Amino acid sequence: MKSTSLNIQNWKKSVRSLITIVALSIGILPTVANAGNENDNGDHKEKSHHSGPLLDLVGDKDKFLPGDAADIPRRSIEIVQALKVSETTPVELDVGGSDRLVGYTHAFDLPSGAVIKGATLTIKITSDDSLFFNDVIFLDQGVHNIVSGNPRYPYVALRHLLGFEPVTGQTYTLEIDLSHVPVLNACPTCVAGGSQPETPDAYVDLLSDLQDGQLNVIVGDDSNVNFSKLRVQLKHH
Ligand SMILES: [Ca+2]
Ligand SMILES: [Ca+2]
Ligand SMILES: [Ca+2]
Ligand SMILES: [Ca+2]
Repeated sequence: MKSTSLNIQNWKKSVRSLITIVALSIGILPTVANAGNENDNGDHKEKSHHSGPLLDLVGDKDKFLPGDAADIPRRSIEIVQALKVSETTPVELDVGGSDRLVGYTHAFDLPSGAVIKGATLTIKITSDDSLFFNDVIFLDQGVHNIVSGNPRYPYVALRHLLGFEPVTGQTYTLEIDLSHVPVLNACPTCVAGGSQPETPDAYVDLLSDLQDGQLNVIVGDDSNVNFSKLRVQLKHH
């Protein structure tokens, strides 16, 4: 599976370079590509030029309006499996409700040999459910552990990103510095409908999760996700 998608990526890259060479030689492309801007609305890759960060947007930046094509996110095989075993009905973006998960996959073309200097995951979120306050986010490892039947740790509690428990009906823009992520590795005091612990167990560097060009994300279980944006900053020589 992996090699197939790799081949497709390589093929796409070759076609793209060929188009660029042809376009440049007949003078229809500007020398500086108009890419990497953040105005795009849609579930496709926001391309960056060589000196800017790599950007990937999932969903659309609207007012939580459901039913758009962009509200159906990209989902890796592992995300699909995790949603299947989680015994809740997954929903698309911009969809309210309770006791269900929003799962999606960020993907980007990491140039070979590139070294990641930093990355930020930005998620705009709200909820109409009274149990929004204890919602959490699973990233690569947590998603993997859901699939393999292990306890669902680690995860990130929204309250640790905000500094307070999220309030039903409010909208938040969460910023996660992926080099310094607050995680819970266990929750002995957690009960259904209860709060997450006041402080995280650890702060961890998850930048290596991005080396495969993908980041799996599951938000739950009462959150309505407007959009999610991954920004990856590369080291330059
Ligand atoms: Ca929408
Ligand atoms: Ca909840
Ligand atoms: Ca990954
Ligand atoms: Ca949206």
